[in-house]
Amino acid sequence: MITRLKQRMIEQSGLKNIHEKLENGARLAEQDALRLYEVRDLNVLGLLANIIRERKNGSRAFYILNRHINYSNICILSCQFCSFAKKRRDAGAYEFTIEEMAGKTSQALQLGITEIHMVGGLHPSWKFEHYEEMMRAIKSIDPKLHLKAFTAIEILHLAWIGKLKIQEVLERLRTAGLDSLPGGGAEIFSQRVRDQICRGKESAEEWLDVHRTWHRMGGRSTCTMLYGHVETIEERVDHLRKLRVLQDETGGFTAFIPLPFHSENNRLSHVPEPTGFENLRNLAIARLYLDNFDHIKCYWISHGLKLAQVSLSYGVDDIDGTVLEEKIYHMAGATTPQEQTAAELVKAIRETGRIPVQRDSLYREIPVPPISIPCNDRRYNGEKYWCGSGSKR
Ligand code: V47
Repeated sequence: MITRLKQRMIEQSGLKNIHEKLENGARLAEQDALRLYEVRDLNVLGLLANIIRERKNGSRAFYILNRHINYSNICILSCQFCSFAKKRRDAGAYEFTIEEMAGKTSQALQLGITEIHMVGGLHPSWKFEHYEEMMRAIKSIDPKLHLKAFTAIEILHLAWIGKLKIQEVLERLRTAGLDSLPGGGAEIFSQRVRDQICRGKESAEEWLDVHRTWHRMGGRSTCTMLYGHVETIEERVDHLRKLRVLQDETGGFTAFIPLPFHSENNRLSHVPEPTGFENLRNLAIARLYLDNFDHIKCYWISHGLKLAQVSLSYGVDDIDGTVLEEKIYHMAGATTPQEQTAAELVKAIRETGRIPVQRDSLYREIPVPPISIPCNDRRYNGEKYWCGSGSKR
């Protein structure tokens, strides 16, 4: 039940029909999503998104202890939006050795991470076997560590260099230690937009087909949308629709992660970046339209931790994790830190009144002993702040 004041806000925004659909558990149509993008009252969008967020996840807000490894930025593609990719002889080009990747993994394990998120450029000379070796080396350090690796375009690249079918690539990688696929590389599915921001990259159908194949093999993955550049609102809704259709078919996506465009050091630098308003409404509309997704993630690296906190009232139930080392957004001008401690994530969540839940890669709760966080915030009056399982003692 919502209060009369909220009811009035919804009616004044002309969203009574959409609210009724949501209350009845009915699915929003593309026209509804387009209508939501016309609304200027962000609070109404938040109010509606919050109904669904709480229906699906209560007051819980998830985070994970993870480490990113961007194994190399050397890439045969030249996506216009990308600030990360370099050619082999460019200043700033790098590739990690397998020993370096193993070293980063071992160090991060000391901090309690449960997941490695590993993606990189399409390397011009590494052989298929090198990728298998990378996986085996990391997995051998701790077989329980969840390896989330390789976006769909990397999988297609591996199929090409290994002269293998997509399913064969995924099977071989799974044998070498692959546990799930990350959601990167989806960009915007419209071919018109792809021709402008990532000409030569895989098509929407190819991206979806990699994930479909993996889901049919019993695997899980995430999905993204890189927005706020040259796409139209219709193209955003079309992107969401394609993800929802695949999710209806396979149920294999764990979460959706909208990624706001960052404009520094790339060939789209003249395009203004999306604003805080844009980011919040986009998260809220995703929550409302993607009724078959359990989780909407606000990746704090790309949105900032402060906006990620606010987003917990705008449909979001996950703020990602510790990350530890991030290159893709920082090369594109992100001013966020490179990492967060678990304590900082927990504190950020608790301040919003949500219950912090440490999760594994498949959103199962990891029970953690309460950790004490010295709290400098005057409102807590010097009280010791206990985090982890969500209790304050
Ligand atoms: O694939 C690259 C995007 C992605 C820029 O699956 C950019 O849980 C904005 O996919 N501005 C990498 N976006 C990050 C990613 C991700 C992050 C966190 C969690 C998960 C997950 C996935 O970032 C790339 C590309 O789509 N990207 N450059 C840019 N200038």
